[in-house]
Amino acid sequence: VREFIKEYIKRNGLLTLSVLAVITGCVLGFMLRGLSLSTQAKIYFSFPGELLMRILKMLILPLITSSLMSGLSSMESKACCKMGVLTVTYYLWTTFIAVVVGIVLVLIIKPGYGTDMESNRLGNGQVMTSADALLDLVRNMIPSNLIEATFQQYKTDLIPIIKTPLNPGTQNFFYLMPDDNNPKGRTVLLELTPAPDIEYKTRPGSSQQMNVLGIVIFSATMGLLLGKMGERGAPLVNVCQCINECVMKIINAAVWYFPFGIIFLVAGKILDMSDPSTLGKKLGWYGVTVLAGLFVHGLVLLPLFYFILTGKNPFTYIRGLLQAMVIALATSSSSATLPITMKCLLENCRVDRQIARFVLPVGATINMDGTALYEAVAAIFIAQVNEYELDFGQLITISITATAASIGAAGIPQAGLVTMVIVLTSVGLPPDDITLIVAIDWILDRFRTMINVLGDALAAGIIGHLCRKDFPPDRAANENGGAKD
Ligand code: DAS
Repeated sequence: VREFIKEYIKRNGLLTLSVLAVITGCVLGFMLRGLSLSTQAKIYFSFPGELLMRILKMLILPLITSSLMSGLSSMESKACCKMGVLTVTYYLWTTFIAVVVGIVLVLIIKPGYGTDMESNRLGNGQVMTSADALLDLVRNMIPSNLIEATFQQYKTDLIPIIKTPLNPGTQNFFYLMPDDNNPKGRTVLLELTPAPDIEYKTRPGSSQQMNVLGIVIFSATMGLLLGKMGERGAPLVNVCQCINECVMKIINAAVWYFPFGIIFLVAGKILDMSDPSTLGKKLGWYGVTVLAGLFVHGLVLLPLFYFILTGKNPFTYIRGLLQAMVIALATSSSSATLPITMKCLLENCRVDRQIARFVLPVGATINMDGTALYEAVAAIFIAQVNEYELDFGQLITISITATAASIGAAGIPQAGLVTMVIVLTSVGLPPDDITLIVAIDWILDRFRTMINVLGDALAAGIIGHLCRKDFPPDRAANENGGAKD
């Protein structure tokens, strides 16, 4: 019995503790809601959860840069090119399929029809066009100042401000604001406030994720160049490999704090959420549509693709990812989950280190199947609430802009809500109708983040299998201490 318990704790101890922590956090959060804690008390209570998020965020940058530079620099260029093309093609294809799944489901379920929700059929005021937003998406992929982009990591810019003259004479703003910029220290999703006298620059999606994408592009380019430099590049490659090893050791040490942080992170979010009873009764059907789409895509289609492309049991592979999926559920941040996803891939799923080091960081920045599906569903739901019939051309526009918007979405909480402005404006919908779906976005975000992480991790298994001839197991095994395909 002692041996069994030891083995169980070794293999499943952290996962069990994390699942229990999410459940405890939910129970604690709902219990404390009745006490109507003060804002200050909520901030103190959520502090251990905030520490968890900061530990994870702290590891993202060194992990991404060291993984990509050390991984790509030690690859043969032919193998690297094949892996790169396969990875990006796979990501774009699965994201587009996720959007199609969402569109089909929302057109079948029709959650927005006959809704009792008052839509904001206010003038659209001055909003940026989707063309501006798409340009912004691309523009931010190449940060003009890499150091600033690196250190701006989480100083997320003010995200879209939509000017909506709520009542003539007093120009009110409706804007979204992330934690860091909010004096109260909490996520303020919506705030209507007398017009500040400064002119904000509306730049949707100009969030740290865009800069991380720039860092991914820079690190991948550096890795490829270092590979070509041969011996001359070796010192920097060794430095990157050492940093990568150190980051993985820090992760192994930090993970035992996670269950404790998860309790307060989840409970703190529940303390903050709006009263469930105030939700429009149709909002529930909207949530069901999103969750059904995420289930179909994440737990049916993606495993099916994995089985077809590798011939292996996808659920054995997914079993090894459960820890990362629980962290994604708790943090609703795929970027923050990246260190744990990397650990699961290398230790549980035995994915080749070279593959994991490239596919994961790229996936965490550009591959968000859950977000793409959600944005397509939300846009069509808002159209239904507005009794606005979308034609086939507009559905195609939504599928393209939802795919593009998910590429630009940040790997931070509720980022998909932000880039959705692009999707809404692309078909002439009032962007401030985002207010219709904000109330339950905090919980849908957790599930779509889970599917984002799952999609990246399954991709690593598929790409690793398809490129296995380029990374022979013996070399992989030697390098990774036993990792196979
Ligand atoms: N929370 C985002 C992520 O981390 C997803 C989203 O907001 O849509 O992947």
